[in-house]
Amino acid sequence: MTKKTNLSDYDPSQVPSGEKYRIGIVVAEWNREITDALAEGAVETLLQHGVDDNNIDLIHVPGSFELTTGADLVLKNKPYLDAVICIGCVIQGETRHFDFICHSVSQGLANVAMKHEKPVIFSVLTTNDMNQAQARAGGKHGNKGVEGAITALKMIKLQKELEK
Ligand code: DLZ
Repeated sequence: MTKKTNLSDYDPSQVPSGEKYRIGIVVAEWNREITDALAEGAVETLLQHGVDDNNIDLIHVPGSFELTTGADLVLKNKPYLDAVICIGCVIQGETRHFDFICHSVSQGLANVAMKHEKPVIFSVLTTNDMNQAQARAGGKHGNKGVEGAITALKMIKLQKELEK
C-alpha cells in the first residue's frame, strides 16, 4: 500500500468535526479479534473528531455476509443516523465462501447506501490470511477502522453541504 492511500497516516486538520453527527457501526463477529480492533480504531477516531459517545450506535451481526442486512435494519430503524460504518474481516479459505461473501457484501452495502441515500462505509478486510488482516487492524498497514471513520466524517460533510 502506498503512503498516499493509507488514510491511517492522515492529517487530522483536514477531517471535518463530527460534533453534530450521529453514526452507526455494524461489526461482524467472525474473526472477532480483527473486527474488534477495527471497531476500536473507528470509535476512537470518531471521538477524537468530536463525535459524542452517545451519538455512536454500535451493533453486532454474526458474519460479514450479514453486514448488508444489519446496515439496512439500522438505517431503517434509526433514521436519525448520518452514516453507517460496516466492519468485517473475510479471510480467504479453501472454500469459495470467500468469493461469495466478498461479492455479496460489497454489492449489498452499495445497494443499502443507494436505498437510504446515506453514506455506508465499507470497512471490510478481504485478505489472504490472518497476518495480512492483523497488519491492517492496527499493524504496519494502519487500522482500516480509523480510515472508515474518517471516510464517514468526510462523506457526511459532503452530503450535508450538497443538500443545503
Ligand atoms: C461462513 C463464513 C466463512 C467461511 N468465512 C467467513 C469469514 O472469513 N469472515 C466472515 O465475516 N464471515 C465468514 N463466514 C460467515 C458468513 O459471513 C455468514 O455469517 C454465514 O454464511 C451465515 O450467513
